[in-house]
Amino acid sequence: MRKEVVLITGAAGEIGQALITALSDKGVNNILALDVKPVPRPLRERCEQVVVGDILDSSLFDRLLSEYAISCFYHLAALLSTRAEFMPEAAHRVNVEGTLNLLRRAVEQAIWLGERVKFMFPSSVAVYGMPDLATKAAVGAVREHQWTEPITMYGCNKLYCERLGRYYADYYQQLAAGPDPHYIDFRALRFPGLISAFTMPTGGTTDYAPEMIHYAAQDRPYRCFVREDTRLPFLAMPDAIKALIELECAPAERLTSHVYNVTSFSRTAGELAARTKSAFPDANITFAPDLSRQRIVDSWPVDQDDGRARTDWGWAPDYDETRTFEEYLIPNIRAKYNQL
Ligand code: AKB
Repeated sequence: MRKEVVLITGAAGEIGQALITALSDKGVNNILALDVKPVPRPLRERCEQVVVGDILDSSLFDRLLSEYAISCFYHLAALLSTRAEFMPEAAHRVNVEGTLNLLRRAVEQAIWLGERVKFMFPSSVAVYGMPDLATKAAVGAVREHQWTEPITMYGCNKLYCERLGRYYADYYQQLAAGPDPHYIDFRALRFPGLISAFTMPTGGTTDYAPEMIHYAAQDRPYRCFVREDTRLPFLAMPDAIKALIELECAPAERLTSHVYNVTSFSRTAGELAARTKSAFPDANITFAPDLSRQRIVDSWPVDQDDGRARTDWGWAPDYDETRTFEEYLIPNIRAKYNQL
């Protein structure tokens, strides 16, 4: 018989590393981790198996699925917003074709296991598209169905994959004889900018927030690539992981949607810089906006309304801005770079 596992794609990424740690702390010892990059050594010991490989490699999946039965997918692999703009077609292949392949694999697994398979998908604030700064300021926090006119390849990819997930969950094989088969339980979270104390993101456009703090802790000057008044929503990494795990565990009958906003605090880049300087008074942070990346963040809303998640499955972040900085980021980042 095949061993039942939880698959994490994008396992070497920021969310992947934090998720492996959190799940294994909870006693999940059957993680199959997949990434094109190697997963850091200490995390490998927490997994059943770690595979370096591509989500687009179907013969790799054929091999893995002869050995393992996947009862839950955490599909985290993606090319983020800035990187995707440099290679939009490659991003489409990874972000969309990769997701479609995994949805098909999830159907296969559900048929083998004789039960619905959970498919957890991190979506993003990038699915929104505000037409101009005046509208962005006037609208404030957006709800899930509002302003979904993304201007980036990554945002288009995430929005479409949410819809593919809903299709596979509710309508796949809808013309087949007999009752509609519901193979997949698709659940997506629209994350705002994420900030981790332990890892740095690569290829995103919200990266300026974690970068300015990590640079300050290393005594490195930081040139922030967006204007000081740029406002976006943010979430500390432990809350992002909590949201993923809580949504995965939420009883299906309580969910009214496949897609949920989650967020914690909305701050300008200038406010984040001021917070950083109060912890690291010598921090050298300057603002030199890159107009193309600025345009991308200007198209994202100042905040996300996460009322649906709060009502349906009791979501509430543990870390507001103060706790994020004082209890999570500053002590852990200081320890990471050995600053006393
Ligand atoms: C990015 O900047 O691309 C990501 C995101 C908004 O999902 N952090």
